[in-house]
Amino acid sequence: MPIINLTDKKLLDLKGFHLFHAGGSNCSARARLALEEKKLEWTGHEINLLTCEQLQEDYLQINPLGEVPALIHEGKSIYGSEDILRYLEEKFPTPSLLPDKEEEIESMWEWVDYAANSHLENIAAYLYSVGIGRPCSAKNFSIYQKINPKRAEFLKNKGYNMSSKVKNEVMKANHTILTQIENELGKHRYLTCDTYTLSDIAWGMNALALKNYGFSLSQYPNIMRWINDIENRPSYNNKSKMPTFPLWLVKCIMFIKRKATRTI
Ligand SMILES: N[C@@H](CCC(=O)N[C@@H](CS)C(=O)NCC(=O)O)C(=O)O
Repeated sequence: MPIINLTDKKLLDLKGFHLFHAGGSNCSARARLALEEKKLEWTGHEINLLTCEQLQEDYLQINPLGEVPALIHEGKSIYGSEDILRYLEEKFPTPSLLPDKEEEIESMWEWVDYAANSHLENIAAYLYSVGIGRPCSAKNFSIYQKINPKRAEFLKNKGYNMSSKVKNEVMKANHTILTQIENELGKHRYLTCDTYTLSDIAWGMNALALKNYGFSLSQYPNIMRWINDIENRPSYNNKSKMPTFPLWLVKCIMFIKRKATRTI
């Protein structure tokens, strides 16, 4: 599990849970939802991804990959949404966000792992394909090359350099996984079983992010019902939810930002 023992006195002095996150980030929303489901008090520290605060020296001691989310607890930083979910479930098993049956638990972690590890290929790629990915300057690109080669490679080969063929493949890949989720939701109320688990947090936030950013889910009635169920839970509240903005506004901001930044 990616955990760092912190050494900076300022960070060591933090008491309770401190989540470094971004409002619109689906990966961050997973951590927020889990904290709320477990009814843990937490303090949020908003990292502005548009101004690239995630690449500042101070933040890199908390998450050396230059990504959100990261959770500070008891002098340690746990980073990456899957590991935050795992950490919270291990340390605070009640209320449980696991299915009852052993084989369902295994399948649940597979879903969580897939959601966290396919973020670039599924969600980020979709955002870039419709012109709302975050532009990356040449300077920030060279930082990613050093600290996070996977993201650098994505930005160079995909990102805003995606051909229409690749854009189509991204749409197809998202439809494939959504179809699989739609089928699972035809068998039980939630993704892995009939109760709400970490896999609903992980993929629910992906599906919601896609919907909020203009991906039509109208052909997926079970997913629409499921997202609605998730949004209606007390854990999806003003502190945890992903804010929504008109798509035209996000497109304008990204367009201007791209013109102003020498992007990769
Ligand atoms: N596997 C990681 C992915 C984290 C990630 O990619 N976070 C995005 C926001 S959702 C980020 O920090 N992006 C930084 C950027 O766009 O430069 C997780 O699940 O937490």
